[in-house]
Amino acid sequence: MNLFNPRKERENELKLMGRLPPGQSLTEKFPVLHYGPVPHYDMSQWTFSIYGEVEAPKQWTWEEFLKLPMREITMDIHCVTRWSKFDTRWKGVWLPDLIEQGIIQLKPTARFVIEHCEYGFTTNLDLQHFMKPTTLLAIEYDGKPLDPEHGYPLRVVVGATKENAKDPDTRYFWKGGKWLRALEFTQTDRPGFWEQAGYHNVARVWQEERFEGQW
Ligand SMILES: Nc1nc2c(c(=O)[nH]1)N[C@H]1C(S)=C(S)[C@@H](COP(=O)(O)O)O[C@H]1N2
Ligand SMILES: [Mo]
Repeated sequence: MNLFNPRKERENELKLMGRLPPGQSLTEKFPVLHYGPVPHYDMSQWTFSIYGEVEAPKQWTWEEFLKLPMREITMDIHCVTRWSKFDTRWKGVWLPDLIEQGIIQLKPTARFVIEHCEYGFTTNLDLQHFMKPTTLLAIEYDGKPLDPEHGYPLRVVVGATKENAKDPDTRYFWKGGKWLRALEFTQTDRPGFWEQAGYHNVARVWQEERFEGQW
């Protein structure tokens, strides 16, 4: 006998809509995944920096960061451990806004972005992906500041909009570093923490680029 299972029903709906990537299943929770401890901050000491292939390196305090232009975006997010979460609402800074408003200026040699997080954790994305409307430096989830275990005060989020759910360039959620402290722009790519541990360097969800090498 098949008892009514609202999660399974919703998952089927999403699959029919073409929003559930291969090998993924719907979660209504928000799982926590990371290596190492959750940092705790004295926000008067916190800074965020941008350096590397930029015309001038920049640093912001938390107070200054909050004055940067912010936008809201609702996205589907897909974890390599096979859960997907739909219609998640984020608020934060979008890199192209900083460029357009002259707050930062990239050198034409900038091609990759290294996210530097607390305790030396890094992850890497190509600049093109970082400039997509689905890559955000998020300070809020669902109308509230991030939970400490989800990256408070600042994390990168990557995903797909509902309208463009099947974008073949959608990346797995680990490309979103929690406890972000700096962005480094580089000429050449540099695999990050999970990428060096065998996760796929590009990590496109619809192609199931989960692992490479010795897996
Ligand atoms: N700083 C840091 N960020 C990280 C990680 C980590 O180990 N350290 N893990 C990544 C992985 S593997 C995933 S799946 C997502 C999980 O985000 P969540 O805990 O908010 O669900 O964070 C990513 N960001
Ligand atoms: Mo992950």
